[in-house]
Amino acid sequence: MSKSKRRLPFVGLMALTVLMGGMVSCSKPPGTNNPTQPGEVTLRYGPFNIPGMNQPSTGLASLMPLLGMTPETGMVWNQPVTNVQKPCNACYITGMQAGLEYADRSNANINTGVWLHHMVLMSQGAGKSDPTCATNGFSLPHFAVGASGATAERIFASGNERTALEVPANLNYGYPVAAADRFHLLVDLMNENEAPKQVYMTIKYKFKPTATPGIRPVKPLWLDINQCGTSEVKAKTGKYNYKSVPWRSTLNGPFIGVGGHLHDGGTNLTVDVNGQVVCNSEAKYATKPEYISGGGGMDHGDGGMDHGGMMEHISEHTVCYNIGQLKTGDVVGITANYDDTQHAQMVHNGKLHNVMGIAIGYVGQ
Ligand SMILES: [Cu+2]
Repeated sequence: MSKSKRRLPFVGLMALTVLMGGMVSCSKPPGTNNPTQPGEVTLRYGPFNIPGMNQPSTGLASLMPLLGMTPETGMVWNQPVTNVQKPCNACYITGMQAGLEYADRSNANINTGVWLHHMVLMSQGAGKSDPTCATNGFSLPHFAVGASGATAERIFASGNERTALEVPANLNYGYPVAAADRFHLLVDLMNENEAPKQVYMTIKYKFKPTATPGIRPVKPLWLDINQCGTSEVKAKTGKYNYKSVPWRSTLNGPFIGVGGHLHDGGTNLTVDVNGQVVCNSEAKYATKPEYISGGGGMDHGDGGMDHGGMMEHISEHTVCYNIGQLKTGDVVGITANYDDTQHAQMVHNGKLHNVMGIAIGYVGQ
């Protein structure tokens, strides 16, 4: 897709500005204060009410036509939630993992017809600037939370596979959080039940104190086949791939880790630096029972899928660690590989669901 085609039209900007008046904003407790010991905390965000599968989507769904997309039902589509609770006011985050649960804290997943379709966590504050969208002029995810690529950075994302990203134990790095930084979320949820569902999104954070001797900050790096846009592209059939626009690195430091995100039908996502593949993040299917749909856990028995029957979904994505050194000027790209002869793609409301190809990595500073 060309860059200009991805740019939000003026009308879209107007509509978005109006919508943002109705944006969810949490009045939140101040979070754990300055921790003095390494720790772990799971924060709960929400609740989010996902419409039933035949009811109009909420969130920013009314923008979909302006973005050239067909509106879908049964989704909380990219709901911005600004100024959410942080795991600590001054610390280094060393691990993150997203989840989805019902009010009673039981797991909300595909086997009950509910998806953490994706979530994006951003940080806004002094020195925050998104390496791959800062100079883009317009970046949809940043704009949606009232920021820009030059004032906020995407620090974490997850799909329903809920991959944990963690600094390896032998490395003394973390993502710095300052008291004045503000965290924002984009939350995208899907419901395959007739009835609406209420859920909470969770993030389990691991952190270290700011005063940890010798600790160094990481910069998050977001690579995407539809960078600074919706991250979505149209699904094709058969064996196909999508590549990102190559990005010339502005970062210089150890490439600590990177993990991929694909939709069903995806086989693997590769990250390349100067034409050499440095990571192959593989999608694994149905390695846990809650990643099989059509088993009867939904309120109309057949799994709510248009195609009926059992279907296996991505339940894990491998993560690469200790990738080597990333240098200023290196050319970095990703390739998202799909093959629907190996794994079925999602059909939602009778049409192929859009696909994604995202990799989020961390570079030591
Ligand atoms: Cu996705």
